[in-house]
Amino acid sequence: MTDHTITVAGTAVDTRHWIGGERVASAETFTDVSPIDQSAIGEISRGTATEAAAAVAAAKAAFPGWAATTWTERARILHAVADGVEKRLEDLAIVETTDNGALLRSHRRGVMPRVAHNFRFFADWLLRLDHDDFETRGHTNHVSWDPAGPCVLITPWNAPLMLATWKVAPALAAGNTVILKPAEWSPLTASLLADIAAEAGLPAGVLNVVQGYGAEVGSALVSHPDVRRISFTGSVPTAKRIAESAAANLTPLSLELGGKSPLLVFADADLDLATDLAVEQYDNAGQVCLAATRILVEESVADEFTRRFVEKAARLDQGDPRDEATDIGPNIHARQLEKIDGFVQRAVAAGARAVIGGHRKDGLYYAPTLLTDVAQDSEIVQEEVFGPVLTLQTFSDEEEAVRLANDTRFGLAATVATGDRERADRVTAQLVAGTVWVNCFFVRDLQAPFGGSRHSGVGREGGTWSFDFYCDLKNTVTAPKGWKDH
Ligand code: TXE
Repeated sequence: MTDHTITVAGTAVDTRHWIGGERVASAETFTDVSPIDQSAIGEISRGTATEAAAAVAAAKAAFPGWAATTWTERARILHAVADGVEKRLEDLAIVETTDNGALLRSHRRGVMPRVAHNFRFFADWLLRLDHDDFETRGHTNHVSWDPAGPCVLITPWNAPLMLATWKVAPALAAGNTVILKPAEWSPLTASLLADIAAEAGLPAGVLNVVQGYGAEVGSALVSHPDVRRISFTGSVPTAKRIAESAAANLTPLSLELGGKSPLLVFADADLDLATDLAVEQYDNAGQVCLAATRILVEESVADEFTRRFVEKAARLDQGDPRDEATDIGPNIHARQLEKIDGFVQRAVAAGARAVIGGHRKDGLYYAPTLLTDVAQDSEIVQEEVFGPVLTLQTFSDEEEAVRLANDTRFGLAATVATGDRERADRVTAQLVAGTVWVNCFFVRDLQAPFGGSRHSGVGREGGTWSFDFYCDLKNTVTAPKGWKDH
């Protein structure tokens, strides 16, 4: 075992970059900390513009070879990556939980199987890609999906491997090479993915992983002129910075940003279901871009809704995310906890009432919080908190419900609880959101478009939308005449 390998809950993780099929160390490192107990996990290579340039060069060099592989061959390797993920599922689950504090039981049963599925889905997608040729005055139109080139993928810490592979799998399937830059607060599973991909036979340079801070190695990657696509999931301010860099080179980009999604509860809804949906918003300690953090309840049922919600929230078990019984783990980092508490304390100072929570607990744990008496134009209603903090407002009719629901700068998701089908149709048609759930939450098929309107993002991920983003679509028009043998 070298200096560059750390052991995380029994699993060896290389702390260096993975560039051109080799492990590369930086002179400087940064400390990776576990949110479970704020203990240091290890020192990770801290990339600079030098490693960014080396990774782009490796991706550029590997591109012609990978782009020339057949779809069948690419699909075979992507399935082998999925096999590797499944084989190492337990390692990935425990390393991810140690690194980002999300529940081990979710990583084991939900997240990591879906990581494998991300690769299988896009491998199979390739094999059914087809577009019939069509004619224009006797000329044949043939559409082809050409790979674009090196793609830079910048990902966040709230669901590290899940969100990274949403991008890595379609980018590789389309025949591109990749430079993945995971978040500095959760760098470990990206390193394991590099090992798994190499074992699966992915050629050197096709997948590169660079570690480090966004402002250092991240900004160098997104401003590199040889990069053909940038896909980013993260915050709005960082997205704007990345978009400026992309604009300088006209690099196409996809942005999946935050939200302030509403849960609309009508008086005709099944209140048991509606309160279940509301309590579910504390999942991952509220660090979910899709979370319906604004609960909007019809006045006539608000008291009963609140009573049942409080009863259910009190039963949530908060603690070590490695315990099977835990429902809510810690938040990711001391800085994130400061931010969450700042939002809550400013809201309370402005007149909000904490029905439950409203305070920190030990370590990086924040008490599940529900705030009422909040104004529509207040910070707590308008800004993404990214912690276990929900607001509750009431409405008197459908029109007011829709108006409140749409009145933020975001448009990622919305959830509607109602027992009336016609109302569901009327309301969903008026909501500004990339995903609307009716009497359910978080049901997600990789075939569906995923993304947001307004400040929640640019573009969509999933199925054909991801795949097309990573391709240069080409239409070849061939005339019926002009052939030598005619
Ligand atoms: O995000 P950043 P942060 C929201 C959420 C959270 C807030 C801040 O509200 O509280 O964002 O989180 C890289 N060039 N979401 O500060 O900065 C960075 O290294 C290139 C919502 O962690 O956006 C990391 O890999 N890259 C969200 C990634 O960007 C740069 C998930 C995300 O970090 C960069 C996460 C730069 N100049 C946070 N600066 C969601 N949509 O789910 C940073 N990065």
